Amino acid sequence: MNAKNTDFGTFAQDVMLGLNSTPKTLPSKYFYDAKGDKLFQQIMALPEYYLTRKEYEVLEGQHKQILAPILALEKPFNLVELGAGDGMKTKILLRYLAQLNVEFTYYPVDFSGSVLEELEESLSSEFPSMKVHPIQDTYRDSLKKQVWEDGKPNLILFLGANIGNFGVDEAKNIIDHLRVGTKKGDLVLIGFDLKKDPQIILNAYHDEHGVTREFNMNLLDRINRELDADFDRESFIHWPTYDPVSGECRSYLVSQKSQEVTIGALNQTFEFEAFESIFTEISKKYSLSEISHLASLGGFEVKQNFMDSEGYFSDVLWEKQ
Ligand code: AVJ
Repeated sequence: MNAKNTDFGTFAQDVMLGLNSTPKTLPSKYFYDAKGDKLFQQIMALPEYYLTRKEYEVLEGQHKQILAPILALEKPFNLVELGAGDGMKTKILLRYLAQLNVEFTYYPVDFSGSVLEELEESLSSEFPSMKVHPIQDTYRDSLKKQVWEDGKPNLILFLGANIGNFGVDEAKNIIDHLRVGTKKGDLVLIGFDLKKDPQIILNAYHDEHGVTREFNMNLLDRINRELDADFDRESFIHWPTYDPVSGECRSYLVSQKSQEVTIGALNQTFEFEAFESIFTEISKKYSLSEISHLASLGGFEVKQNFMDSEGYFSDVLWEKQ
């Protein structure tokens, strides 16, 4: 991971800010170093983690309908993807577009440089003639810069329920960036995990093999490795919660005892009371009406909600008015 913003400076700063706050918190974007990327791949294959499978089902079954509006324009277009990751799901769309032989440029945006390099490599072997323009940046900064904007219609993908990692206000702020970063007629496809049986949601973040626990703990390991700290990972409990009203699934690391942790790079020792927690991640679940509300805040009209057969997940297609 060599993204500018994960260089020593900002990671250290964010850790310092988070652990000096009350209650303590750490930003979930730091889950994704090389080890975290691998753990997330394992999470996606877990029986409890339905999100990825459900979104696959949507894209595999309905990619023709999803792409119909952009194809109906019969013009070259830009396919922008915020948080491209390994591109596995996007390739369902890319294969169909390649087969139709339509003209477009793919702009994968990701925070992780190593992820982008791997993606570029796998795309050039499967689609040697595809125009690919990787952008290493955050969602918001890329939407501010819009390096893809050349007057052609844009289809902006924001898949994988990544928007769930933002609380309500931050999600609204992302939507506002989408509002500013798109022009009339541009299309946006966003993946939302939907509210459902709370037990099913909780299980997805509390798998029986403890992979999600490892994923959460990797934050502490990473602080130990990169910032010369002495977190004793075994003294923390992985504790996910789900609130059916707000739709917020939150993950915590709970200190089982009173202890001190020293972070060498910060020259600071942090005190943990017994059972004090660190809030590490939010994965918000949405209702369809909340989603429509977000669309209107961004100046978008909902064209269609593409859902899986059980109604667990929705990729929603919006058009800028
Ligand atoms: C990649 C943000 C969609 O919130 O479900 C998986 C990350 N965290 N298990 C999610 C995650 C714990 C995931 N997203």
